[in-house]
Amino acid sequence: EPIHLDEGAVIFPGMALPQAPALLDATRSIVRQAPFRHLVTPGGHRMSVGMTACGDYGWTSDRSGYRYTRTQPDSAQPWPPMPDVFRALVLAATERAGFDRPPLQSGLINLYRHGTRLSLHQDRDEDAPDSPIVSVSLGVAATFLWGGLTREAPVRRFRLSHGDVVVWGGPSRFVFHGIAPLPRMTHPATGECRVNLTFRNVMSEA
Ligand code: MD3
Ligand code: FE
Repeated sequence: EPIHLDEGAVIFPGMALPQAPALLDATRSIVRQAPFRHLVTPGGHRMSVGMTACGDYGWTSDRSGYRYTRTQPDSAQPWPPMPDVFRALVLAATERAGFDRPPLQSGLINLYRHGTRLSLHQDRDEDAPDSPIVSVSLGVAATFLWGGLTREAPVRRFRLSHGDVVVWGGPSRFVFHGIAPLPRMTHPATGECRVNLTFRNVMSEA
């Protein structure tokens, strides 16, 4: 039932379906403490994805660059703690994929609506190359763009649906990837939205 995309990259279709309501409840609680923001890239572009975070570190971007912070830039409050329902799912998925160190230092929450996209990029702001990334898709299905280790490599497309969990490690950790503009659709669990939870380690030692 797992789908192997490439060495180190595996999709567990529907793995998070049983926990989806609890994952969305926990997300709503995080958003009350740390609202979604549209970050600005170093190049001055406002990202169409709404972002917030939980756990020890949150990813942030502004004109001076991309970085991880221990507090929310707008409020100076710490990021909300990683909910137990997130933690348990990341542990189970990491183990199922055969990796050693679960990525529990940072939980990024991405919000997509009609037209929201994430252009092709690598995740390179972490200093933990041996830890995999775990992602959980909730709500409206998206087209995931899966490239290669250079920007020029051919891009494959596949669908990430409600409840799908993906573990990206080993040689797949630095593959170029993105999300095509979200179609105008609704899902019973989230309405017009897609929510993506992405878990990472930021530092090699905790
Ligand atoms: C493959 N998010 O936040 S999650 C991101 O659906 C990001 O919101 C997308 O790319 C989203 O950086 C994709 C899946 C994902 C996350 C990180 C990866 C796939 C990855 C890192 C390396 C390879
Ligand atoms: Fe990414």
